[in-house]
Amino acid sequence: MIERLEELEEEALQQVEEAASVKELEAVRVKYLGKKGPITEVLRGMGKLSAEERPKVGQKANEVREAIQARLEERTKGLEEKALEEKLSSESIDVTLPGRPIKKGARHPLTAVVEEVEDIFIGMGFKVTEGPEVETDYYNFEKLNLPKDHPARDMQDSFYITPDLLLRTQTSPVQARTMEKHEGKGPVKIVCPGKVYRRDDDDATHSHQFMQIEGLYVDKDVKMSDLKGVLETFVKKYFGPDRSIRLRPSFFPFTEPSVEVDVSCGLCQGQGCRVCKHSGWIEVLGAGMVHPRVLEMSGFDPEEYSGFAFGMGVERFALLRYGIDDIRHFYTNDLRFLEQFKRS
Ligand code: 2NL
Repeated sequence: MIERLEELEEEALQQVEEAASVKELEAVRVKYLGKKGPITEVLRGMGKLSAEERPKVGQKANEVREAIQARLEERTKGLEEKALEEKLSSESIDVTLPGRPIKKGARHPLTAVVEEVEDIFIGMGFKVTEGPEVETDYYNFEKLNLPKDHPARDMQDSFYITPDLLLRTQTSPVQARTMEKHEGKGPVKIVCPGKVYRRDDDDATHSHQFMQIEGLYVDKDVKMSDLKGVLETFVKKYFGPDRSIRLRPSFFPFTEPSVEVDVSCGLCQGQGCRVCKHSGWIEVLGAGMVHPRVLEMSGFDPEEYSGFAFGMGVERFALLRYGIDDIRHFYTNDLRFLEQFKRS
């Protein structure tokens, strides 16, 4: 039996050496040291031995088991370390390799203009306020002194969703909603940027979807001179300190008096050229003193409060800033156009 055990030891140790993985080692362990293995078998048969032989065989069996066990553990540890090393070296990162460049996008030119205009007005104490693009007829028209029979409310000119819901044609409803929230107490000093919609055939200067920024300042003693000062400051900040403004009388249903605001041409310094159509002036804004009825409808007492408002088309400001000749470039998403606005 001793001999049989020695044979088993040699056989098992050889298989331990030959095993190429932790899994194979485990199989060897089960085969030789498991409950159904040959060593257990030998121990079971010890009952038939003499009292003299029994402890010797028992001791030998334990020695063999321990020897196999020890070698198994050594080999398992070795194989595990080797596997870990291989994993680490195959997964290692060469930190000296140059990085892969990250594809950079660009701000849309209209977004850039909106943000720049916002910043200028924030600098004069205005807050930026936004609101829904789907509006009720009431907020889009009625509250702005455009009564039911007003020609601007023609179904042909706006995108109506239901008889009472439409895509807003201006951002003024945001201002009406904000005034209402103030419950008759000033000041309200906001700029409202956003997309607006009008039913128009798209061409170089028209788009059925475009962007507007409107401004509103309502408080006690707001005067026309305040409007002029704010707009002059804005124009000089946006176009440059050498530019000036001029106001011409105009008409909007929501302001009285109303004005059209021109900026002096930057290309010809007022001499007349292609950009200003030989007038020396470029029209950039509409504005006026908020109509008393508009103040009243949004909860402000026109005897106590007054205000000015203005509106500008963002595309026009972007066309002038970047020297672009067709508004459709802003909406066709041609990357060759958009990539030119990347900041380095
Ligand atoms: C233009 C002209 C304008 C306003 C917008 C306004 C808003 C309220 C009350 C009074 Cl809540 N007015 N907005 C006033 C004058 C002109 O826009 O040419 N926009 C592109």
